[in-house]
Amino acid sequence: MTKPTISQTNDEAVRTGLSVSAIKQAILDNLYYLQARFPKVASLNDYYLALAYTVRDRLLYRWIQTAQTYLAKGSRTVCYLSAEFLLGPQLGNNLINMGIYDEVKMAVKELELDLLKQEKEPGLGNGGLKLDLDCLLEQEKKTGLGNGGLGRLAACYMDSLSTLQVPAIGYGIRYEFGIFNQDIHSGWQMEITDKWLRLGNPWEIPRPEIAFDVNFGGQTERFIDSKGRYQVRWIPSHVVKGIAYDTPILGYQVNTANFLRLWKAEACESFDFQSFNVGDYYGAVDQKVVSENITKVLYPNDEPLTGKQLRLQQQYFFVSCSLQDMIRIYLQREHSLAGFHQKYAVQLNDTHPSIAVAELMRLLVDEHQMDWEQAWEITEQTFGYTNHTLLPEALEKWPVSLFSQILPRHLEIIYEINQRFLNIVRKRYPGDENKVRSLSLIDESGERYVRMANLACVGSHVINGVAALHSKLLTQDLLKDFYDLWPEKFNNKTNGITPRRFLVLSNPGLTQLITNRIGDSWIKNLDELRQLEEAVDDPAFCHEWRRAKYEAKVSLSAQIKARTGIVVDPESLFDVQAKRIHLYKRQHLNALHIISIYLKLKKNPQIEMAPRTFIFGGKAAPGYFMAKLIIKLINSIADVVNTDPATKEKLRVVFFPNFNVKNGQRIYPSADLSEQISTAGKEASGTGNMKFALNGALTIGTLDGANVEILEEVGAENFFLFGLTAEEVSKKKQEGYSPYEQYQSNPELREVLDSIRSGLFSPDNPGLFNPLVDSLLSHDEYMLLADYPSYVECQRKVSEAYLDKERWTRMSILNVARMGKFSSDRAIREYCQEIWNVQPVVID
Ligand code: 26V
Repeated sequence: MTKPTISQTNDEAVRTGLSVSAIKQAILDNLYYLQARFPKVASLNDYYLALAYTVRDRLLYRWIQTAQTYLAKGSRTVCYLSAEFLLGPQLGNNLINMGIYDEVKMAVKELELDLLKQEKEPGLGNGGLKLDLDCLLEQEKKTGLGNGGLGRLAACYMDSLSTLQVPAIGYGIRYEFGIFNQDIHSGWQMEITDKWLRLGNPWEIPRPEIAFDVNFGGQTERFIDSKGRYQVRWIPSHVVKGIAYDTPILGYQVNTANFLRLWKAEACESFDFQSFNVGDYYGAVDQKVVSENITKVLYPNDEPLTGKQLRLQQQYFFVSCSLQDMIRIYLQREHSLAGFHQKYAVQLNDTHPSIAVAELMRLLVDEHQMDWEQAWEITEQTFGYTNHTLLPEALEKWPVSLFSQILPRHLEIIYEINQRFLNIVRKRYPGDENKVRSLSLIDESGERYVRMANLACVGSHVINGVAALHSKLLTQDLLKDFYDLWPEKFNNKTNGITPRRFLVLSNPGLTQLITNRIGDSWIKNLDELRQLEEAVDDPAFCHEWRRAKYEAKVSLSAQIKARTGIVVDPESLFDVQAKRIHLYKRQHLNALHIISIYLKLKKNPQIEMAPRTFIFGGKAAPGYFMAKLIIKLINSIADVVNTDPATKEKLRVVFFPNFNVKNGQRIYPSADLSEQISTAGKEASGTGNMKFALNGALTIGTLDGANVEILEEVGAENFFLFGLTAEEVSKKKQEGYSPYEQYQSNPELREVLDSIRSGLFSPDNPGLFNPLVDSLLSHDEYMLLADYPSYVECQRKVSEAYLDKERWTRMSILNVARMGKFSSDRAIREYCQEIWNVQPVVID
């Protein structure tokens, strides 16, 4: 038998061939041997799984080649540690990256034709099953192991690492329940558990032989070992086993398949047996349940952590498994751990994995008997830390009391790191105890806390923010004292998104148009989109562009009708805000603008305006009352304006439920206007802003996060800018900002707020939205009222621009043409060169 090769010389090999006939035969084989089904009785889900396994076989082949090459070369490897990876559906993306989308579409079509032939024959059947690739793609349960931007960024970076052929492992947690699904009942958000594993997950490979014990609780003991060395022993109160589950991540048009290794918690067998032997059978079962709880559920990342000790256990659990795994792999080739930092570049995705600093010290010092100084040198050289927020309340800190209960040995190590670190600080700033207090790893201002960001800063040799403005503000504010101490550690890495998922896969219409014009190498080198600039003067191209946008809008309109019952006009301006619901993101500023239009239209139904459809999407953290009230407000406004005969021709409001990666892929292509309206200085970067712009939406936004750089790239004439700058925001706050003055001095704004308070949108409960209105009038932390006039004025300019179809199309094309910078390939190239010092390894 000839062995199939990845260079595809053996196209007909059923397990790895890429021809239509090989794929078709493989689907049938998998249906039979894996699903135990034959075509006439198979369900759509059977076909989906058979196809997924067909693709997986082809992935595995590349993955094994990749692993063998890395092992042989001992390649330096990036380890991306992240509590979240928001992969979204895998099938479509894998087809694109493998370059077999059209072949699979064809193979599925042929299978359908075969089925139709069989239908004519008597006997059992699956009732004229409609079989096409789109239906099969719909079947997939998405992997929702993240909250939003931070987790999706990790997934985009995995795609780019593979595409750039950089050896990498993503390490994280295999949550049994990912991000909840959102339903809307009477305008309120309801959370539904995400049972994504119920029908099996064809993309993961369990690795029961790759398992590590993770200790919790108990106490520590000091002793002198046989070589006369002073040692510490940790005697835990319980031990949990972590099992590896791997998901291959294939790059675009390359043979590199890296992988994501997610850890699942299980009870430690020895522990079970111990209880069993002393007769405590139910105790042993209890223990099993407790252990497995660790990887049960994903926590919201935007809710305070009070009382969430399971979250600390999750963080330590996955970090410990990952570091133990890196050491295991390392010791397959080397004898001493002295070169650990030469083999690995480990990136901490926010502070969630920052306990890794103490854990690597523990593993090197306690488990591998390295001396402290050498272990510290290795640790510092190993880690890089990415900060993802400027909100001080979002910085993770854990009560010392909780820490000492769960991780007693780590607390000792952190104290030791702190003591040595503060010695340096005291030498540098003699007598400055304020500096010491602010830099210390322990917050001692009240109840004592371990500050995870400080631990990450001290234990890493590089610290980066995720957009130019964010990185600058980090050095001036949140991490200023660290910057003053170590300016050379700080740099910026502006976020990026993968064009494969967020344009090629999600927007085939625009992709085809672009490729017809400039060829397809832009998919790997997004800067090539610049060539589209010339096309703005080509009326035929502009016409096609409008058509592609229109078709995407028609398709979303059908989705909206199906999901909400609301009929929208695809000719209207689609004005979209889709992201987590948060006060600082100011969905309620958008709502105030809608109300202002509504009130104007009520007074004068004839006013000239571009008809608009306002579309919102986004989840609120389950415990975030104000965010949930904003969802209710949006739905209540929708109820009124969508049914009022005076306005319903010009104004529609839609809350699209359950915004996630999959729905995002439907929404981004159809947006005309992208709302990026956070208070300046609050949004670290944003990545939705990039996804919308890459799909030809124009941005209305503040000078916040990566908006600043988007504006720089696309030009001020192609961007709707409004609002205070970050500097103006903090100045205004210092001077004593009075929202009430804004309210009193602006009759239009007053009318809008009064209408909410009067119960116009909640006639059965007029006081329903008082908490929102009151907070705006009393302190307005996010400066909505200050930015309101410039926002409304800017929106007027948007309407004017949209009425001029040619002008709008030009701006839309130029936006796409100038988005090259925001590819995650660019971001990853910068990380590789400036932080990780890793080189590509070609897999042939
Ligand atoms: C956490 C918390 C915790 C306490 C209450 C308020 C709050 C608000 C936000 C967060 C999330 C912090 C981490 C995070 O998800 N950051 C996001 O990372 C994205 C990727 O870099 C970036 O585009 C977003 O701007 C940033 O919010």
